[in-house]
Amino acid sequence: MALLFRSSVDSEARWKPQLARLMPELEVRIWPEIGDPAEIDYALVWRPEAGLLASLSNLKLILSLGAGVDHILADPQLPCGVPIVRLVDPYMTEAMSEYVILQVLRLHRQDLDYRVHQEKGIWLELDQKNAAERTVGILGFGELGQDAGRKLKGLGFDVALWGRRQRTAEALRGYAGGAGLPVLLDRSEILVCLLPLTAETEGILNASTLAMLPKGAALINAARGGHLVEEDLLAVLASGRLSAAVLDVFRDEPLPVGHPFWHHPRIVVTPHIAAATHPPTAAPIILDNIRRFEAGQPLLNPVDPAQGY
Ligand code: NDP
Ligand code: OXD
Repeated sequence: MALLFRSSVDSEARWKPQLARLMPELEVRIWPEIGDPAEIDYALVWRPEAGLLASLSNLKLILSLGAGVDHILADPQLPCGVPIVRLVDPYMTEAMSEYVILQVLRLHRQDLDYRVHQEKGIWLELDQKNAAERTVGILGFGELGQDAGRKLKGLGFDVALWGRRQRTAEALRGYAGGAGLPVLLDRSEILVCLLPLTAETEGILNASTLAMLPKGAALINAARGGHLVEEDLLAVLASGRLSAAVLDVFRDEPLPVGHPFWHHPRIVVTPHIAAATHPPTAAPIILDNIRRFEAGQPLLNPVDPAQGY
């Protein structure tokens, strides 16, 4: 049994020992030293080169090194019929919720303003609401959205979520589809994007949707850079319609030197670290799926390529 490991951002040194310890019979081949491509059974990848997966003629299963699979589905030569699974790891889910809570509290408690005041030596008390008086909307009612929603609700925030299908989970308020989106936006003083990037969600954070938020609202995008129309964000910030944005993901990563987001006073930039893949907890989950495949059992977290997530 052979597995190809290819990540454009992660080092194999973090993965190989974990995989070898848990499944010694699995031969791990690190791109580009892959040997005979026909011998590869499994591919564990993050942003594989276009055509790489198609070159593996006996590939049985594609495993994403992340929760998102847009980096795999973007390959125009993606082999059809090879199942794809994504990574759902409670460790990452908790990390994402920590990030979302940190940023929601930062915006809720007007931390950007107090930073500026400190730099200028200004002692000024701003009006402050409690969490129960602050509406937070989460785009995405999935693994990440639900955990963050539950925890924000636990802090007292007035939370609602949005998904494709109508859902209810643990008393989280939910809106769905095209009809539900304007309702969620209209009530979200802080909007958090935790959607997968698909043909339908590409550019969803744009001039028209951002204009539906209450005046002075703030945005957190921890999903994908492709969700945001960057020029539209700059325009709504300039107009004062939006008060701030926290961005963890970008159309071009790393965010290019000189990009206007770097030094924008109302934008917080983090380098795609909201929920990094964690080999000690992720490797057992990944290998569980390989064992399931070998045993002919249902896979965990299968992806529907037609749906895009
Ligand atoms: P899930 O698949 O569990 O959830 C996706 C949610 O998005 C579902 O609720 C789904 O609706 C909803 N959705 C999908 N398409 C649409 C649409 N067209 N309209 C409305 N709702 C839609 O994904 P996760 O929560 O696990 O992850 C979400 C994303 O977070 C990942 O795809 C990835 O891009 C990003 N991410 C970012 C990280 C970072 O470090 N910055 C780390 C990990 C993930 P429904 O419930 O109806 O299916
Ligand atoms: C992911 C990510 O999709 O880290 O897991 O962005």
